[in-house]
Amino acid sequence: MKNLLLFFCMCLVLFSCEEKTPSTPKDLAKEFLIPKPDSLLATGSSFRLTKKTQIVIQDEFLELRTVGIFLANKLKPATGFKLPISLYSEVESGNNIIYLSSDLNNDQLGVEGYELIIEENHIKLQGNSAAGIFRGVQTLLQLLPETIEKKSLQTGPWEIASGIIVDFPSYEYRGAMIDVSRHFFGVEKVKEYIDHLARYKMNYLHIHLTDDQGWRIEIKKWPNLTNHGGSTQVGGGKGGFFTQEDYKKIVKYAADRFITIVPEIDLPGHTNAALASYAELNCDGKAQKLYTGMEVGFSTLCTRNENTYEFVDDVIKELVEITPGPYIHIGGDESHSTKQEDYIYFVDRVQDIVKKYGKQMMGWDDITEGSLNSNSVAQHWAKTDNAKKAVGQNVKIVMSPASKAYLDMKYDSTTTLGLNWAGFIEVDSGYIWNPATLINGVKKENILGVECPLWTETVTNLDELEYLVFPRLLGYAEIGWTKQENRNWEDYKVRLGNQQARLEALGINYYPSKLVPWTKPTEKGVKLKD
Ligand code: NGO
Repeated sequence: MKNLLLFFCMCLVLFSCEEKTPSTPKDLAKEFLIPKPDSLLATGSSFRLTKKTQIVIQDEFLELRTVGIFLANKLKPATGFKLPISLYSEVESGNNIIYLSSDLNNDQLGVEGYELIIEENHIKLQGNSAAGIFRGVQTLLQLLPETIEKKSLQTGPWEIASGIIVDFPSYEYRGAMIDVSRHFFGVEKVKEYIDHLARYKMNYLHIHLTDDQGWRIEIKKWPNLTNHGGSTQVGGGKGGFFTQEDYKKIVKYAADRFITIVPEIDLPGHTNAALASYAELNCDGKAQKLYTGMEVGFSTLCTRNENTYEFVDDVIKELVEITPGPYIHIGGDESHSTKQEDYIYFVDRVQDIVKKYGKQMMGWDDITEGSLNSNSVAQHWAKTDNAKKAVGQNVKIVMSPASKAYLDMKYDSTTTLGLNWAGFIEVDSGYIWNPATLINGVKKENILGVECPLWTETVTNLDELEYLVFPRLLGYAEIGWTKQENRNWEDYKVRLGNQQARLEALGINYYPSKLVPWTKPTEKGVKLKD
């Protein structure tokens, strides 16, 4: 009898923990989301995620199911819940459900916007496309306790403040770049980088695949590019490269997170690795030596030699075959050893090759010297005049001003990693600028979006990479997503400070800037680099 009573009591405790304890009311207005949503209304209660929660998709759209699976997989390690994914037609009651629907037909939201309605009994996440739902899922994850990011079982409870969020991006292109040429980063590391971008609703990853120090993408017709040209890196390490199969894996991993890969083959300068791999690409027919230093501007393809265009055509053809996204980036920066008329001739011809293979050419702002098609894209990094020339040619601009958006610039004079040729970029300075007013004559309608490039001359491993990328990446994500009227540093720095526990739960090696009111002591979990 005593045992039975004990058993009964235990059941009661278990049952009440799981199902009956009312959720603690939470205030959605006090959540510290990054990027900040377009609009938010708090309704003062909470939804509690339990092992009985179901993820319900409104119909059998493959893409939506993929998002549902993504969400279930994300929630599983920390909660231990194996949430089922069901179809709307299969479920009976509307309770304890996270409902995903991608056919809202709401023009204001565009492709990537979403509407998130959180009530005590259920959550409704709706958008016009699976991409919008995916962005909304990131908001949902940020509304859960930061321990949701842990890979091991955590205690919970898993409560989400109730309310309504209506949210959509300010810019169509919200990207980051990784230079895998100066130091090679393999598939798994690039995937981790993609996870970071996905978490903050970014949608493009530009991969700088070739430079003087290394050619990192297999081109089947020109195998020596990687066999020889990929065999070293800055400082003389062993380098490496992506096979086309590796690259396809990256493209797929990114696509599952609604991120598009923009591959860059830097031409006609920054080509020493290619010039070392094939003697015939050099004007004098002699192969260069491999290069492991950090200088720029000394190499050039032989722009008046027809072989060069056969080479470029082969490279772009193979790259296009494995790149579903719309852009092929042809570099074009700092071709200081190419004569200006040869440079212009080269850019115009390469633009035709990219067009012939059905893609849009993207290039650093130097390409505005050429006669650009209006669907080519110029990436502003250095010269404001070049950005103005892009506007003059009706060409859209991706804003990556080096003095504001380069992730490889040092934070301040004490930072040991990174470069400082464009100045120091503290966390506030990286955040406080408006792409649409930075350059006279370049307005919002001229701008496709924002990208923060990470050049890796000084970056040799993931710890170092994270130190330069975090926390600045979050600021660039917000500049791209959140409308200007909703952005200000005083408000942002508090939200950033509150992301600290999450960065630590993710094991990220971030720079603990003194300008940010961090909510936890910095010693915890942070390996300071300098
Ligand atoms: C420049 C240069 C790169 C360097 C980088 C370092 C551009 C577009 N070209 O940016 O080769 O790696 O600075 O910050």
